[in-house]
Amino acid sequence: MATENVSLLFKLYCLTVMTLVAATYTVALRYTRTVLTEMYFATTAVCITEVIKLILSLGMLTRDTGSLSRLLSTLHEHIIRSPKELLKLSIPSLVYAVQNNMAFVALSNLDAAVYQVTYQLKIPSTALCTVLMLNRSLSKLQWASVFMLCAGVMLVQWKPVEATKVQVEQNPFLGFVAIAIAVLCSGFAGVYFEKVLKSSDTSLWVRNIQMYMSGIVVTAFGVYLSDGAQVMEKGFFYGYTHWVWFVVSLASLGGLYTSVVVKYTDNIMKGFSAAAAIVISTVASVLLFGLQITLSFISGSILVCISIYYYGLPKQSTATFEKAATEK
Ligand code: NCC
Repeated sequence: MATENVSLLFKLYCLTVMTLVAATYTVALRYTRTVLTEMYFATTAVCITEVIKLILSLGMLTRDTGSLSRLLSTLHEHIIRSPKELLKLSIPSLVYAVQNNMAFVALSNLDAAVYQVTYQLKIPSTALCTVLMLNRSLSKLQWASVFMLCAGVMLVQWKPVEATKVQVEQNPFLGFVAIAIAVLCSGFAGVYFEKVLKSSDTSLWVRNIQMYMSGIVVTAFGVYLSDGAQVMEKGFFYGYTHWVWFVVSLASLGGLYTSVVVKYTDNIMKGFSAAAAIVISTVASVLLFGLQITLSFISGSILVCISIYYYGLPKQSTATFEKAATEK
């Protein structure tokens, strides 16, 4: 397997963009689902995001291959002549399609802050999938760190629920069910994609193209199943305001940055680094803009730091630590 070395600065840059985009995405998506306008079809937004990601990935592959003829031969080899690979990537694309639709269901029914806190359960779900699907093992201390991280990020993002009344009908139970499904999908699809990506030399952009191609088919089927008749009547882009396009752009950008982050780190590290990015960016806002710091933020940040420290300890020293603890 080819290992490309990129600088730490580049990894930090990708992580920071990914985390900032994710935070903005959640709030903007929630806004578009609660304003009183002609409501757009969420399924079309998920579908059009796949189309944009496919176009951007084709652009990146063109840049990497350097010429149109090399691009065409790469596409011929990996798309036309590799139906098995396409089928392989259709699994995470299906699971991500469910996950991305669930985000819309959840944010149509729950506050963005509640969503962000609860969605952190994806950290243990990702760790479990990593252990089961990649045959990687985690020491007991690392498992404890994973749960500590989850609790830490939840505390960091904790906000007292504001008594803002939205004028759209909401079903919080449905929102929580959607989050539970999204959490499981995120863990499974993330680790599956990582496994496929890292088990061969095929480039990230080719893998993305393979996944987004089936993503378009699957999400278009989703449009047909849930909003087919209405879309035929009102149009695919019915209700698309500037804000909806903003959400679609963030979803596309966020997805591509996520894929780069997974390429250079892994899904568990993505969770740890995103947590660190949230803590650091909040501390920066405190220093720069005088943002008020809360007790839950301080305790959450401490948990995040401890969990990063213990997760990162080399296996041997954690084994010694655990042995000493059990001998006591
Ligand atoms: O949940 P999460 O990511 O793991 O979801 C991954 C998102 O990235 C897209 N993806 C993944 C791999 C790949 N090769 N290409 C992709 O486009 C998937 O389609 C899926 O949308 C996170 O770690 O918290 C993160 O969260 C999402 C998002 O906030 C949540 O899913 C909540 O809806 C972020 N996405 C965006 O900000 C748009 C992601 O960057 C980080």
